[in-house]
Amino acid sequence: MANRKSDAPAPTGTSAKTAGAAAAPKTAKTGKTAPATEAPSNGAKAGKTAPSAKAAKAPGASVATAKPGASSVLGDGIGSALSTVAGPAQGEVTAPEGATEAQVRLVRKMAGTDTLARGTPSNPLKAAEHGRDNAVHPQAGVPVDAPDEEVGASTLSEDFASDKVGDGIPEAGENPTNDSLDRVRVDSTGRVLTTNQGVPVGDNQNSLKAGLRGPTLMEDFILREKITHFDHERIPERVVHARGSAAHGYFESYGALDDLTIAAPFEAAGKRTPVFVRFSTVAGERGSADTARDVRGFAVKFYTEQGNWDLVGNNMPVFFIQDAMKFPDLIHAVKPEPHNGMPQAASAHDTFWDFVSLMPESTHMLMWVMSDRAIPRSYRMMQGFGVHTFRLVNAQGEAHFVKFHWTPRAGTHSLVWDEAVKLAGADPDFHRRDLWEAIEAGQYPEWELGLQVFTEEQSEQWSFDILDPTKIVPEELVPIRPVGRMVLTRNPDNFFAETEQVAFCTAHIIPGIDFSNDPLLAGRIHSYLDTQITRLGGANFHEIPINAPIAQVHNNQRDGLHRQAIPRGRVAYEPNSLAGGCPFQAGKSGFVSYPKAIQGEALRGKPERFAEHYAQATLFWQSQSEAEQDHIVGAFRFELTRVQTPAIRQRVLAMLRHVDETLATRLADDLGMDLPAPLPDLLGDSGVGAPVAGAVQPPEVTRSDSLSLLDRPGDGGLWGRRVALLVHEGIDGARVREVHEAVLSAGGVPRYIGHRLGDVSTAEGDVIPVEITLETAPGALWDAVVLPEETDDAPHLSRSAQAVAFVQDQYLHCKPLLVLGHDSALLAAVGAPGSVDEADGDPALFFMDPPATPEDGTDLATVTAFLTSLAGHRRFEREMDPPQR
Ligand code: HDE
Repeated sequence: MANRKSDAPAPTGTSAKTAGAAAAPKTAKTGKTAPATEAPSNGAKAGKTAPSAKAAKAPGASVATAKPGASSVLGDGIGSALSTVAGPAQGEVTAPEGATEAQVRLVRKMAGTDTLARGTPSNPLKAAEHGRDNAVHPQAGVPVDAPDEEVGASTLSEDFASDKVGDGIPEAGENPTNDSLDRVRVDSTGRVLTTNQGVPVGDNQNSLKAGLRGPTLMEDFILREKITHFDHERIPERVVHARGSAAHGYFESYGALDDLTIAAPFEAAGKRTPVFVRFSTVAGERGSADTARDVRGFAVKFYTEQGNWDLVGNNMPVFFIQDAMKFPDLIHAVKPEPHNGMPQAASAHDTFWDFVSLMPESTHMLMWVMSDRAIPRSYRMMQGFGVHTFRLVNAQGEAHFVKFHWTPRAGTHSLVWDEAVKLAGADPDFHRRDLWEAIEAGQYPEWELGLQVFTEEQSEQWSFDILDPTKIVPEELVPIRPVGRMVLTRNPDNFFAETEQVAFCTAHIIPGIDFSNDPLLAGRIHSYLDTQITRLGGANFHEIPINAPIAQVHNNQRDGLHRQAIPRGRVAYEPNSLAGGCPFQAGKSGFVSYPKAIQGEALRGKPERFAEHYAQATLFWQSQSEAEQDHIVGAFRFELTRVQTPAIRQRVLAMLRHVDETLATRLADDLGMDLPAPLPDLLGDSGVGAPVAGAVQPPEVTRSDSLSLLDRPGDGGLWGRRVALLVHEGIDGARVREVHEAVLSAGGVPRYIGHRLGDVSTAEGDVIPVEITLETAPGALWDAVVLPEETDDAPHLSRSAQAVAFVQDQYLHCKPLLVLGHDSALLAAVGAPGSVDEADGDPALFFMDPPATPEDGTDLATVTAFLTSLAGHRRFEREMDPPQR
């Protein structure tokens, strides 16, 4: 791939840096001219350029007249230089004999400015502003170097360094406003408390009063500052995706994708690009529970040297609607109903189902949302999708269409609904905690990025339109090409500063990536930028450290609320000659929009192929395992049972008849309803409704195994899955410890659970510390449980309602259970097989062989089988709640 930097035109003119090179050595790091004098005369720190040093290294021939003594005519031009009103009529300004250092510099600045402006006799880009060729191959700007770096300065006092302003001019090639987050991390270790003005606070306990029992005084600026800041701590939450969690990490490319794109992250094998990733739910408010049935946001910010690229996706590859015009309607329908503010974070209510059943294009997405995808076990165990079709553009300007896929290394795993409901109460932060804990424990979550790449010509042959975001491109038509991996390695330091203030925008793309004409995407390109202005309080949200690119920012945008950057110089427009034409446009080495052909009239409408709404919903249904189909029926049943208006239920059933008759019939049965007539088919084959012009072909693919969650079980690792080891007085300590060790070394998180904190004594006479209790960490929180052996003669836990409820959930949720022996009265108490002889046929129920003699070791083969089962997550063969038909 071409080196982008070398694509940019080399600045013309004589640069002060070049001139200075002969006079003074350059520093190794940046090539900046090092100070010529060793002892700064103004008390600046060593290494800084002192004024005198600057004067010594400066100007080349073009400003020679500015040197002291160049003219003996006192006042020759000096008045112009000393005043900010009017300048010399023409010609050179010269400094008088005996002029002070400051005067010389002013004169030199004025002369240099004139020289610089002359370097741009006319606008060099004007001639190339017209015509298609220029539009597709824009010209780069033609910058002119100032003869002296002081020419571009706002003020000649800038190099009076201080701890407040820093070292003056940033090193060439550096932009401190875009530095890493380190510059804004605050560590108060060993520091005294201060006000926001840095004033040390003497007393942080008491407000200032007139006498100990007297009134509080207005003059207590410390109290007032503290309370005022507190009063303004909240910002508006995201209008959708308010609830979320995020982490830092990197994306690592498997190899150069030169054939497809110049996008920076894909430049070379092994290249790492920093990322910040935020996962979220959509409907719930900021404090809602993590495990609600919902789509999950999967937003990735790539900090590339070509600027920030945000891939703002979801954990489902399609969406409810086809046009941005309907987004506010969709969200108003799913959010809590406006009259009573209920329900929170749930689609199980009338307005949602009313809307979607009137929008048949949502059918495909409804199948995904009613599937287990909508209740993931962990953010770490879900796929991510870019949803829309995007474009990749290579150095030759050739474009391919692309769909983005993230596949979790830990496999795709979900909760079961009963578990999700219980978790919402037991731990509303279930997903947030899981992500945080995994990263803190060094179990770095990982995904592979894959691309589906296809051409416009290919896509024109398909039965569906690739601009329609309610459609996938089946993997059978275009396989996924793995191109890199993403690893999340660091939790944020501060939730608000990073996770809350991060601003993802679909408009943030970089050279090598471009949009398609998907009408939903078009609305998003507008929406995200717009919403941040309200949410983050103005147009400068890109300067908030988490949003600031690591690429330098140089433009003529200025001012606005909370501006952080302090631009140097007086030029804030382009074209200019006073700043040598800088910053100048990059031309073809910058972002150039792909010249997609646009034709036709201005219309409000949809292409014909958008009218086919059901084929891929059917594809999804037919590609699910039996257990997954059961869950889909269960989810529709739950949601529609909570709908209060029978007509709405009926309309949903009428819609589902187009997906699959078995699905519709089962559901009608579960809801105690008769099967209604199918909804009118827009394609006209039901005989109702107006047929849409243009025949729609039958689908190319009718079953796609990759649509089942079971198709991506993961790499066999435990990935921090949580294992509860139930302990009680007199337990076989040696064995429970061995299982603990085995779980730990396989990458799981084992914890000892009992009735209350403190130690329990083992049969061997030592103790095991209870780490967490049945009350605080009920069954739904654990991926697997290890039960002590317990017979009817020696019951310990089976008499405890808490323990019974705990194990019952483990059992009903189809999780692996391991008994440290051949009998478990506790299992029997929950109605499960209570002994090794009864357990036949349950693939996730394990009984360890007790040692025949005291010397025999632990039955590690069974422990291994248990851990393998745990990596596979759960076995639906056991499923019985609600009872299967
Ligand atoms: Fe969003 N969406 N969206 N969306 N979306 C927002 O932007 C919007 C859509 C998605 O973690 C908002 O910063 C419109 C599809 C994620 O901060 C807002 C339309 C997909 C996030 C917005 C869509 C998404 C958002 C609210 C239809 C999957 C959270 C706050 C035209 C590909 C990002 C914000 C984060 C957030 C608008 C549809 C994903 C209002 C208008 C399709 C992951 O701008």
